[in-house]
Amino acid sequence: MIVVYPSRHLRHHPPSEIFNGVVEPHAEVPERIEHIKASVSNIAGVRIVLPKHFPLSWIEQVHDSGYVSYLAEAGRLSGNAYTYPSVFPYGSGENSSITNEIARRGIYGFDLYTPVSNTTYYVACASAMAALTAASVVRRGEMVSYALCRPPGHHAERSRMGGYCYFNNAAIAANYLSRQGKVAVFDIDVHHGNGTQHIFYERDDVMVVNIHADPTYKFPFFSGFEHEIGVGKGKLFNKNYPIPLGISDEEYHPVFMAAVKRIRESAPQYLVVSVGYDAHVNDPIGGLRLSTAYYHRMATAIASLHIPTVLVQEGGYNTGELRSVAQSFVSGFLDAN
Ligand code: SP5
Ligand code: ZN
Repeated sequence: MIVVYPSRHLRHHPPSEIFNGVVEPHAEVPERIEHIKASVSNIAGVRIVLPKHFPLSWIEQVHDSGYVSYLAEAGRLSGNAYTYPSVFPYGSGENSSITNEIARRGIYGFDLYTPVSNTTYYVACASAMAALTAASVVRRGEMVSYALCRPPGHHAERSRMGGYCYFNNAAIAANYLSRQGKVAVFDIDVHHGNGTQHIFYERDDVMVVNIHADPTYKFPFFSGFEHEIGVGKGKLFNKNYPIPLGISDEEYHPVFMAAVKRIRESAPQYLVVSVGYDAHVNDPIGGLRLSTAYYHRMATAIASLHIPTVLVQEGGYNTGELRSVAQSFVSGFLDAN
């Protein structure tokens, strides 16, 4: 299995996130990907590579060009500091053009978890390039490859950052593969992939299947409900499986297998999996109770579909558990192949 590691992620380290007005340490830390990389690199059959460069048009097919240039420009104006929506650290006058530039974050972002500094655009590009590299490996004929994307992507909409996400790496990979044939995205991060749903909501060439903690109680709160099924051509090409908080492997499994069945029946030529490890029992923010061994079982079921598959890293926040959970998932995939 080729595993793509975007080393530039080390330059991304937001110090804090703001939740209900309270400033907390940021959960999306560099150690996450370092631990995952260290553990999967010990598995026989895994080869770690760096991302290749792809044209920026692959990002701009999925994201609004105003949003993309805003991310670069707001970062430049922010300097080393991480700035938040509608925070005014540069210049005091409301008419200052710099102030106004940064204030536009209220348009281009939907939460206070996702700050921007002068490295953000570059690390987000590298993360997207990792997803494209993994997708190109599968397009060339490999059955599976794994992009260790950081920052993650599935909450990023066409023109809004949020949920620690800037560019939607999984959507960029899925759109790239959709030029070759039908694609399905399977999102098993504990949070609803609102960005991926949003990007493909009116398309019938990329089906999006999402299993996640009930958004009534968990981020992103505003989407991920069962009645969201797509619109226009995209109607019935979006499927959400919200699940109650606190459920264990055995309660989760029938829902998971229903989602797998849905993917099999749609017979895609390629599969993109948004892999989050935050449904694990010891995740600090997820709220579900999946075991480490269950990640092996999920991977085996996905690999048994025999669809060429790009794995794209999303969340997973217990840095002490990520080594063993990633090892369980990746070896599940390799054991089945
Ligand atoms: C990619 C991804 O998994 N993004 C998830 C964003 C969810 N952020 C929710 C943050 C809630 C933080 N507060 C937790 C309180 C524990 N002290
Ligand atoms: Zn998540």
